[in-house]
Amino acid sequence: MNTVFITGVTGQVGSYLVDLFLSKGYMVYGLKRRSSSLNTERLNHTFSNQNLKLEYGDVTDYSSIANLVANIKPDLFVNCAAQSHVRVSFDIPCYTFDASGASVINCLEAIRTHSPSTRFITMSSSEMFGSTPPPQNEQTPFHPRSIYAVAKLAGYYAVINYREAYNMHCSNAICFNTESPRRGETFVTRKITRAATRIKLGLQDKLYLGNMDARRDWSHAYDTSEAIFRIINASTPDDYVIGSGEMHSVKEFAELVFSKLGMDYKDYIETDPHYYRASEVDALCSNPTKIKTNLGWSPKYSYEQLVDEMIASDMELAKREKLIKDHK
Ligand code: G4F
Repeated sequence: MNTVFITGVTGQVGSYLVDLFLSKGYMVYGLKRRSSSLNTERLNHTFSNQNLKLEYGDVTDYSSIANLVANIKPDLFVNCAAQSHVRVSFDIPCYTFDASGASVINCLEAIRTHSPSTRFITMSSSEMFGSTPPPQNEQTPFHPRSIYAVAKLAGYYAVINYREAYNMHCSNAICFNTESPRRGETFVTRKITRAATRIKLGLQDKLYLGNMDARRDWSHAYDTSEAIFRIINASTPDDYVIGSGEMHSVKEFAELVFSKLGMDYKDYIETDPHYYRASEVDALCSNPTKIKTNLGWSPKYSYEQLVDEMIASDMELAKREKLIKDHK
């Protein structure tokens, strides 16, 4: 049986990867951090699967990664672990650098030392392009605008170095923004769908956002996971941009979500400087030609389908909340 080890398994993309690898017949080992509160909600639907095993550890702790790699010797290692919130990286830069950048070296070194034939892929980020204007592809120069992006760039170059120095099968998945009903509620798309559905049911009055002029390339986490699967299973390791090739502003996203719910976003959204970043990334839009051509990947979800699925899921959540509130 093929084995895969996934870090960040309790996160959005990690959980979609669990679904994907289980459906392909893999034995899936997932790394989870010890937490006093429950952090495995995104895996609830698959928790009892005998082919899923969660292990405690932390990518910032080399010993835990090295021990697990030495014991499991997985065929594949997918690194999704990170401090993934860009704005928060301005508050906790040193931790972000450890968790999102230096940690990649922990993973690579663990593989080189204990299981050199394990294939590796890390979730790299379009944030690395920063202020370089779109469209962005594998040749686009980097100009990071946060320590999060600086950390991702360090991880990106570490992967290339281990490929060149040790001939290891390691790749970068340069992911543009990735969304779904399982997206964390403090990222802008989910914050909007969650708030709009709650406002619709009278559970909330206002939504406070930061820079609504920022533009992003939003893909479904299902499609991102499919792309990662193809890259790590390709015969040659390489670096690939993953995105939809379509760009929308935060304002456009909010306008669409509120209008689908029969509301005008202008009546409910206010700006709050708290959500602004010390240095912003204005526009990200992928040119995913390389992965389409080399690996035959193309996204299943359109932008509108992604929005519809997120609204439908958050509406169910809001309805449950309302039911509880009305019965108190
Ligand atoms: O949803 P966001 O927080 O995502 P961001 O910063 O683009 O980063 C995400 O995508 C990266 C890939 O490009 C990943 F590497 C990273 O881990 C993460 O998944 O913000 C998107 C945009 C930003 O320009 C932000 O300034 O939305 C703007 N925004 C406006 N109001 C807001 C808000 N962002 C958040 N989180 N909250 C707001 O209230």
